[in-house]
Order: sequence, then structure tokens, then C-alpha cells
Amino acid sequence: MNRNALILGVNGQDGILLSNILASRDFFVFGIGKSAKPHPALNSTISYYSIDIRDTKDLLELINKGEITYIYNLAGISSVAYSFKNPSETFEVNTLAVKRLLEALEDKLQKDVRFYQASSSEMFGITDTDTQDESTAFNPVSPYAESKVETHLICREWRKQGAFVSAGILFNHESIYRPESFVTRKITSGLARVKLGIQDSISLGNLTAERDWGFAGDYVEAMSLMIHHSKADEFVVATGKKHSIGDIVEVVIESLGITKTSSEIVRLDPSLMRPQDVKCLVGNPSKSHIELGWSPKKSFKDLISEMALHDLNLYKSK
Ligand code: GDR
Repeated sequence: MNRNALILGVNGQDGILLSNILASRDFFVFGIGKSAKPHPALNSTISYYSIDIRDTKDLLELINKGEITYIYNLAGISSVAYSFKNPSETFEVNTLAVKRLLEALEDKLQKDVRFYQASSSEMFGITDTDTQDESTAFNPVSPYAESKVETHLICREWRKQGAFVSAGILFNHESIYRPESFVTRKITSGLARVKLGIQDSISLGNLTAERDWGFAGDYVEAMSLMIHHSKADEFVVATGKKHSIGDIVEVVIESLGITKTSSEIVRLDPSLMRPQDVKCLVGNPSKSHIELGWSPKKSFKDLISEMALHDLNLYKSK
């Protein structure tokens, strides 16, 4: 097998981190994104193409021409909040486009092409289980989660028919490349601006939602282990630890040396609440640990603290 890898959605947080790791390990990395130009943080050796994931014909042409062996599908709509406002688009991009691509790749997936699908912990939705693993039932409560469940099931079908199609059920994973529309970066960047006196406070939907937050750099390693594993399968990728949004705020206050308390600098804005939200999700990553030899390296505190200090420097230099 050659070392040609294609990353769909290369301009996103995971695409940037994965492509740079693969490039440093002597893979020939092809990346597609929606914008005309690659993200400035991408390694200069990466061949970038501006293609919409819905353009199956153009994708197939690139896969054939580039003699691609490994395809990572990290493209699509990743914001749960956005999906409530744009449900049909979410289904078209996150599900139908992937379904069409897998059909177009049918012969190759039975022979020498391996496919990784970015599935999500949001698929578990509102659940009464304390932790979630590969056998936990799905109960999606957003258009985003519904689209991810459907694609996950499509991937399962392909796998049953002998195709190398793996899926990573990734819990929340963050880094300095996270856009501010997600809660971790919203807090780290907003409180960095509070620290510098640029603004007085930040607005959040709530402080009580609990998630299993890990470092995206650790999680893209799991994706690579999955695609190189002896067999296609599905794996939960998580830390197994739970934190609330309030915990993120506290770590940032401490890391930046902010002298005010959370209640003085955080405003609760009900308009930021979702029509339905998942209160708590915590993954059980035992299968990834045992079968892939994967475990997360960066702690929650280090992750949030590094993001906050990065944002402080960013706004200092602006
Ligand atoms: P999520 O990430 O929806 O879990 O999806 P996000 O950071 O947006 O929300 C996490 C939790 O925080 C609550 N919340 C707020 N969220 C945002 N964005 N802004 C706010 O002001 C706010 N206040 C409270 C949310 O309601 C939610 O409970 C991420 C994405 O990366 C998905 O693509 C991925 O599949 C999952 O993580 C795992």
C-alpha cells in the first residue's frame, strides 16, 4: 500500500492537526476544503484542492489521479447549534454526500482503499447511561446528531460487506484551532479579552452542561491508528472524565490570573440555549485503549490553560 492520504475537511481543527502529523511521518497528504485557499497553519507540503464534499465526481477524479489509499472524512457541518437552523443542509452534507462517495468508491473499498468516518458522541444524545461505549444505544436530539447516526449506520453496512470503513466516535475535542462558535474557545478567547480590558464579560447559554473534553491533537492520533489497524471497526475516543462549562471558566480564571469571580464576568443568555440540549456525555475509551493502544496524553486543565494563554498572547499582539 502506498502512503497517499486524502483528508476531506483539511481546513478544520482536526484536518489541520492530522495533516501536519501525517506530513511529518512521510505521507503524501492531499487535502480538500471549501475555501479557495488552504488554512495558513497547514504544512506547505500538503496538496490542497478546493472541492465541495457534495461534488462526488470531482472527489473521485482526485482519488483516482492521486492514487489515494487512505481517506479521512472530517468534512461537513460540525456545529450542533447551526444544524438546528439548517437541518436539510446538514443531512445533505453530513450524510448524503458521504453515502454517494462510498457508493462511488465501492470497488476500491473492497480492495485497497481505507476510509475513516468522523462519527460523534452527540449520537448518544439524551442517555441514562453513566458512560457511553461502542454498544450504547443512540438517541440523537439534534439534526447534527441525526445526520451522524445515519452515516454511522451506513458505514457499518459497508463494513459488514467487507469494505474497510472505520468510524471514530469522538467525544468533544479542542485546541487552539477551535473556532469561537464552540464553547471552550468562546470562553478562552472571551476571558482573554476580559483580562486585557477589551470587554467586561462573556455570554454563555449555561454553565451546567457536562462533557468529556479532550485534546484534538491526541484524538487525531486515534484516527490514524484506526485506519492502520488490522481490521475496520468502530471505536470510542474519549478521556473518560467529566467536566462542566463552569469548570472551564474556573480553569481560565486561574490560568490568566483574573481577579474577578465567574459570576462577575459571565452573563447567562437564554437565547444561546439550544431547542434541545444534551446535559452530560462521558466516554468509555477502553476498546481504543486495548485494541489500538491509544490513550489521551493532555489533561483537561493543561488543555484549557494552554488555549487560554494562547488567546491572551493573540489579543495582546492585536
Ligand atoms: P458540542 O460543542 O455541541 O458538544 O459539539 P459546543 O462546544 O458547541 O457545546 C458544548 C456544550 O456547551 C453548551 N453551551 C454552549 N455552547 C456554545 N457553542 N456556546 C455557548 O454560549 C454555550 N453555552 C452553553 C452547549 O449547549 C453544549 O451543551 C462538539 C462539535 O465539535 C461536534 O461536531 C462534535 O461532534 C461534538 O462536540 C462531540
